[in-house]
Amino acid sequence: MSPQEESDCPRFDQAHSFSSSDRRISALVRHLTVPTHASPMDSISAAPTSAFGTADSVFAHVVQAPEDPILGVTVAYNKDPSPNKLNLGVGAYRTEEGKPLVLNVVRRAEQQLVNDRSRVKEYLPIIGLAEFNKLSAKLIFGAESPAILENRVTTVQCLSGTGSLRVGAEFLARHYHERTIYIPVPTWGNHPKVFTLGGLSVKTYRYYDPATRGLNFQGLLEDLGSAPSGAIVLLHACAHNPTGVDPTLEQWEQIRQLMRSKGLLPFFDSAYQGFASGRLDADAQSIRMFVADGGECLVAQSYAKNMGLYGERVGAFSIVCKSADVARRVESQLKLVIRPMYSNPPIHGASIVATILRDRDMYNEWTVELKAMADRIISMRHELFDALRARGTPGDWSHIIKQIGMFTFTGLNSEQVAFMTKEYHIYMTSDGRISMAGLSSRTVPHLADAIHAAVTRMG
Ligand code: PGU
Repeated sequence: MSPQEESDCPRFDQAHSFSSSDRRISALVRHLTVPTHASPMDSISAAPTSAFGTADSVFAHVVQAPEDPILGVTVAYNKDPSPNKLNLGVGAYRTEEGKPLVLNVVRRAEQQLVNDRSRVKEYLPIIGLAEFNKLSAKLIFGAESPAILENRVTTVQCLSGTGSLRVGAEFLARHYHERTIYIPVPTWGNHPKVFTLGGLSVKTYRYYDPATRGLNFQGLLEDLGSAPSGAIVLLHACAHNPTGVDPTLEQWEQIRQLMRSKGLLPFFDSAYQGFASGRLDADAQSIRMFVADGGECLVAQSYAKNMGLYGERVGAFSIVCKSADVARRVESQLKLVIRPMYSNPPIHGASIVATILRDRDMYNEWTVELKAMADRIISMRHELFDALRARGTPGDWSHIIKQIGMFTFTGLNSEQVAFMTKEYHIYMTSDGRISMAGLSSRTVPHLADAIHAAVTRMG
């Protein structure tokens, strides 16, 4: 590889290798570099003569890939015939009856859309539905945000949170001088893959302290303090996944001061606005602190959880810039990232969101339904905590009620998780994360029995 190719190739920090992505990238680099070394004759003589007319597939060398660490949990769950099985893997809201929930306000918006015969299925612009983008920016930055009023924000509709992160990564890889992004340990398992394949180099900062089951604030400040000036920092806006541990507002303020003093670039992942506290504005506080200081930042927004639009893939990616002029040029370049990736985003989910956000009555109905989801999750925390206490399960389980958002990071190890899956048909990620939204009053005793058995027998 030439030095140029090498510098174009995304890398992981050596200390934290993510081998499957690494392999995929080196395969990609090999693939891309072959034509420069091979003459047309080489490719003819190198063609396998037995490629046609034999039983061998040209893909015979392809190895079986492992299941995704999160979505693969659902694959395993679906195969289990047990009537008592419980899926606490994926972060997806379930009702008290254990069923997926379509919000009433979403049903209403969809009905309205279907009834409107003037609606057509034309392509959206490359950056999506203009009204959706405007309303999404207002939702996350606040209606009175000076950055919006001064037209310093560019917002583009993307494919949910994941697509927003990916578009952001590719934009940064092309247009930002520092290609290193720092992500917390631990973090959502897809982050390192999205950023690496988006062209960034991933490093980590300390975040969670297993001993206290809380924030390793000192470690976080030290690691960000020694990051190179200009480095990108991925921050979970609220309801950190998987730990459920968020900085306090005072700690956010210290993080902000440190990052601004070092010129570190904040990239917020907001996948749970409204799910942490049940209040949309409160859950956007961290982001708004960074916007209020006049500095620049990036935000990936998802409507998967807070509007229950998981499979509709609705999200928005925003960049807050210093001036309207820069924001305009940035937007023109975002279009060049998106166009060859998927051309333009789908219309239906964004229309649902715009219908709800533009209408005061529907917006209010949404906030009530959102609060009900957040409250049910919080009550599940209390029920599980009480059930473990009632069983006298060894250990301090107060983190279950202290942690925030959709997940509890239980502290159970992978052997204990495997035991609970085998003996109790309870499915969760191997890091001991459980989706509290998948629990109900009916299933809490089963989970508490399983945790009790895992801790006492596999302790
Ligand atoms: N960012 C964070 C922090 C997330 O937790 C998730 C979803 C996303 C982004 C992406 O969400 P979108 O659906 O693309 O909007 N995490 C869930 C859902 C399953 C998954 O891994 O995609 C989870 O269970 O962790």
